[in-house]
Amino acid sequence: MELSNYTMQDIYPPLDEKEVKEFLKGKITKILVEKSAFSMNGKGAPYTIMVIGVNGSGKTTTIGKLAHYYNSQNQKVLLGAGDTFRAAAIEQLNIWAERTQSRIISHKSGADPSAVVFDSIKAAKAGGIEVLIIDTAGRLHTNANLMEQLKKMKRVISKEIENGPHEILLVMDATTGQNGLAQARVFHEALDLSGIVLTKLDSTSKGGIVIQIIDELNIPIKFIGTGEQLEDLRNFNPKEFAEALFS
Ligand SMILES: Nc1nc2c(ncn2[C@@H]2O[C@H](COP(=O)(O)OP(=O)(O)O)[C@@H](O)[C@H]2O)c(=O)[nH]1
Ligand SMILES: [Mg+2]
Repeated sequence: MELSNYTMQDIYPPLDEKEVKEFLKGKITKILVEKSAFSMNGKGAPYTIMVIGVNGSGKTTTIGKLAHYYNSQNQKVLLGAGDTFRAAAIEQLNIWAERTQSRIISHKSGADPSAVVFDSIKAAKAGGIEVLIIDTAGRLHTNANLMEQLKKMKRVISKEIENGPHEILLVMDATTGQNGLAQARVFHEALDLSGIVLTKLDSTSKGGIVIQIIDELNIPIKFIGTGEQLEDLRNFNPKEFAEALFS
C-alpha cells in the first residue's frame, strides 16, 4: 500500500474519550503536584499572612477559617482589619474574631489600612501572638489606588517583621472564569503572591481556571474553601482536584 493511502487514523489510532480524559488528567495532576508542594507551618515572629483578592471572593470568610485552623493547633491568632473601605467589612471580621476567639485590631472605616497593619503588628508582638492575619479591601484589581495601598501594607510588614509577610494569599472564587488569570497576573505582579486559596468549590464550579494560573504564574494552591462554615477549609489535593475536573 502506498504511504499516501494511509489515513491519520491508521497511523495514529485515535484515543477514545476515556483515554483522552486519562491523558489530560495525568498531565494536569503532574502540573499541580509539581507546583503545589508547600505548607504554611505558622512559624514566624509572628507568622504573618496577607489575604487579598477581589470583592466577594471569600477573603474575610477564609480568614475566619484560617484563624480556626491555627487556633486548633493551639496558636494564638490576631486578625488585622485592613479592609477599612466599608464599615461592614470591619464588623464582619469582628464576628469571625469572636467565633474563633481571636484578637482583632481595627480602626474606623476610611482609616489608612497601613496604620491598621502597623498597630496589628505592635499588638501581636506585645501579646505573644503566633499568627497574624491581615484582611484587605477588594474592589477591582484594576484599581491602581488599591494596588498601591496593598503594596504599602506589604512594605510595613516587611519592615516590622523578619521575613514577613510569610504568605500573601490570593483568594479566588472557583466560579471565576477567564478573568481569573488576568486578576492573578495583576496581583502577582504587584505583590509577588505566595499562594492561592480557591473558594466555593462546594458550588457547581470546578475551578478549572487555576490550572492556567498555576502553570503560567507558578503560584501553588494552599487551601480550598468548601463552604461557609469554619471547618470548610481543606488542604489542596492535586489528584482529587484533577479527578473532579473530569467527573
Ligand atoms: N459556598 C461558599 N461560599 C463561600 C465560601 N467562601 C466564602 N463564601 C461566601 O462568599 C461571600 C463573600 O465572602 P466574603 O468572605 O465576605 O468575601 P470578601 O469580600 O472577599 O471578604 C459570603 O457570602 C461568604 O459566605 C465557600 O468556600 N463556599
Ligand atoms: Mg471582606
